[in-house]
Amino acid sequence: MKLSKNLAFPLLTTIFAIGIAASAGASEGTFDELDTDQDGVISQSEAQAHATLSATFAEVDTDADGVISWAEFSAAGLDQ
Ligand SMILES: [Ca+2]
Ligand SMILES: [Ca+2]
Repeated sequence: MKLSKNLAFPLLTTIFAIGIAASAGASEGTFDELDTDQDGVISQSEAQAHATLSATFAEVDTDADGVISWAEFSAAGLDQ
């Protein structure tokens, strides 16, 4: 019983997190959340909070200026 309790909590947490991600999806909310210093772009360190973006940073940064603009974020489909 102790084992199932330990398994149930992370599972519920994951489901809850997915629910939040789904409700926050397709909006600039995600971009704004990642832009923690609110300078209007996502730096490489800010991108670490986003698994897909951190893994594809160089591809998403199409103008290669080292930061992700909202246009680049959106063009990569990360606002979906
Ligand atoms: Ca920023
Ligand atoms: Ca850029």
